[in-house]
Amino acid sequence: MSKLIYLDGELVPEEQAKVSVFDHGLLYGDGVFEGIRAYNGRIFRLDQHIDRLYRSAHAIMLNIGMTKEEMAAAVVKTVRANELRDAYIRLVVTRGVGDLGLDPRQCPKATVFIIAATIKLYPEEMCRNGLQIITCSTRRNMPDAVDPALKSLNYLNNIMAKIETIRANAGEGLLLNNEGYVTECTGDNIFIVNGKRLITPPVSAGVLEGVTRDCVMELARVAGLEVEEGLFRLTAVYNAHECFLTGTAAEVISVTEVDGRAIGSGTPGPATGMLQQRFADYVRQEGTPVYS
Ligand code: PXG
Repeated sequence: MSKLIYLDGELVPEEQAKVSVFDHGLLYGDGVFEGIRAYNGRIFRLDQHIDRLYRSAHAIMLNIGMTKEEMAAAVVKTVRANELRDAYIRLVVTRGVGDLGLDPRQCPKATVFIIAATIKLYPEEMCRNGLQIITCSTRRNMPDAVDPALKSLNYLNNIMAKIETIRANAGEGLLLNNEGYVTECTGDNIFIVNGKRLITPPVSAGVLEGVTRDCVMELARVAGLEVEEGLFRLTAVYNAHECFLTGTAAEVISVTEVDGRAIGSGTPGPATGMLQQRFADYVRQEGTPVYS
């Protein structure tokens, strides 16, 4: 069945959902985006995703031309039009159509599109047994150049790391910053666990402030774990009791091996399992209803 795509205020069949070759999102990666999930007819943390989208847009001086409320309504409308209950939603705002120069003033109006599709999940076996990941030689973008906290259409840094990950036949690729501190994976945040203590790199290390990361930190605190944002190096990962990743696609997924080193027992640990369960329960209850 052909999908209905939201494009600049209208729902159009996917065959007609086309953007110009002069769109600066394509010519320069000049734009911002979000990846959002819906579970059981509810959009997970929609407001948080929209807030992050508008923060990213503000930082690059991109006027979206819609209020946050209008954007939220457009997302709901797109999911509903496609009759989805479980969905992966891609929300993209580009600088819009301009000429061949960089000058964003030549782009009078942002392009906004929303795709509601289904998500490609990690294979069941990886969810159960955990991921084997590698550290990539590609370093995370420096926050004082292109800040990873900005979810921009410039994802080449992540793509380069993804290519290394694929070539190594690994489940994910971990990126360090220029000082050698652990940042995040190509599409997921990272946590290490020692006893009752969870540690994840701070946003200032050069990471995206993940919506799943935030949620898992809340759930962990409720469960009586200590949660800290702090810098750490690879040695701390290799010697952690447990390690896991969080992300819209991955949810909470265990990491059982990093660069050939077994993490803890080399099998998914108890804190990770507990948080996986709490997250799964939580997403089914919480969220903006699509059908009411
Ligand atoms: N870091 C980076 C670089 C990301 O791209 C995350 C962390 C996790 O953030 P959220 O807000 O999702 O918890 C992301 C998000 C995919 C896919 O298909 C990847 C993401 C989101 C949705 C789908 O690989 N990455």
